[in-house]
Amino acid sequence: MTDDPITTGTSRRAFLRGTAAAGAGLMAAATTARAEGPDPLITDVQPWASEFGDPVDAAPYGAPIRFESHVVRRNVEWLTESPVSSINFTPIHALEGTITPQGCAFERHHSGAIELSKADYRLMINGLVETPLVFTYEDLTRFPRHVMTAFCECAANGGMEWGGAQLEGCQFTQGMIHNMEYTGVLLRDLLAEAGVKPEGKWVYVEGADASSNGRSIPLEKAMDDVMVAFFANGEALRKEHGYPVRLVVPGFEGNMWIKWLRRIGIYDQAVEGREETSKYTDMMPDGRARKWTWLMDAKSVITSPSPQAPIRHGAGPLVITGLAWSGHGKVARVDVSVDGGKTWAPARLSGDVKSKALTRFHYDMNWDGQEMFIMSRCIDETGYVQPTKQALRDIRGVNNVYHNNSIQVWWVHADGEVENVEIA
Ligand SMILES: Nc1nc2c(c(=O)[nH]1)N[C@H]1C(S)=C(S)[C@@H](COP(=O)(O)O)O[C@H]1N2
Ligand SMILES: [Mo]
Repeated sequence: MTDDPITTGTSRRAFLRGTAAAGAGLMAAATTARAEGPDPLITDVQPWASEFGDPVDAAPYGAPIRFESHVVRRNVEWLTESPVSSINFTPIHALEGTITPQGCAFERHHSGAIELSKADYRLMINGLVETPLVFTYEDLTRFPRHVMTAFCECAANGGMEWGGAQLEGCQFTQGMIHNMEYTGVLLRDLLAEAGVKPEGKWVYVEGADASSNGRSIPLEKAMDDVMVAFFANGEALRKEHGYPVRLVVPGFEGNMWIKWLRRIGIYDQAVEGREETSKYTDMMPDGRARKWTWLMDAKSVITSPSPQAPIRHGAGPLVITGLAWSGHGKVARVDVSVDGGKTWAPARLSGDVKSKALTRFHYDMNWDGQEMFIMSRCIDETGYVQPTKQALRDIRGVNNVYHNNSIQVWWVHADGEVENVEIA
């Protein structure tokens, strides 16, 4: 199951063979990367070198080149009854680094994505405050601005996998997540402007869409790092992510990240919105429920190789890569196992490790071409270790939907194809 056109059309393999031998040094010895006779991609003048390319104004706002058209959000049609109250998945198997482009970042709407202009935008703060306030979009831009990167993970991410390995691809098993660099103002600065009364303990937030998606956030969190954001990855939020203003609640489950934010109400207790929800609780096997499980525990997944990103180059040097994150802070370490969990070795954490944001890891190995069971486990700065699926089931049972942060196992076959499996 793959949708990557890398081996179709051009003779990219031949190109790699022809060039890699020269500079690869250490690696070259173990690969098949060496010249095998004349390669027209090296010896012949190609069409793209014989004529002009596109003029600068061909696309005032650019889209990915057509060769990357498979890197898109996808949904699982049987999952929800209606596409306006539904979810789709980030193609994490095909992305690198840590930032999720808005155009392929998963979407979750309870009543569809609405079109709300900056001119029509209003944000009200009321409830237990000294001065109830209404802000226009312009008003918000006059508060001190901050920049932060944070992951947003739906609490249902991995939910379909509780009972057993089900979906072929990390896009579907772990793709209800995105990670963006936001610019906006701190919620605490807006709350200070209104003046929270001493009785105020909970911050109720709701959106302008029909569902409103009303949720309550503890005041301590609201006064800590919650952002009222209007830019993501350097540009205005996209409509589907809450244009013109959304809430960013680092480390907390996605459903509290209110899009098209319209009201902030201060109360002495937690209240919920129009959309009746049990999102704050997870059912336990004995019928009791875990309450207030909004903090996202440490998790990781190998994004490549994975079912949608099989190994195409045969034995030899292999780069295993993936993502790790924790709602409790920074990722401290990621271990990788290629023998089904018998032995583990630390992966490299590439780039900056940011708190409550995605961290990229790489694990460089020499693959002998035999089948292997590969998995990753995240350890965060609190010392918490990502559990196996069985360990999680032992505690929470199988009737769960939310907060499956267990270890993902991929079965890599000798031909390079990869399958979603569980091992006992
Ligand atoms: N107003 C509003 N905010 C919302 C929702 C919604 O339906 N309406 N869905 C929530 C849920 S459940 C999630 S997981 C995140 C998803 O954000 P995204 O669509 O940017 O991925 O938005 C949250 N904020
Ligand atoms: Mo969600």
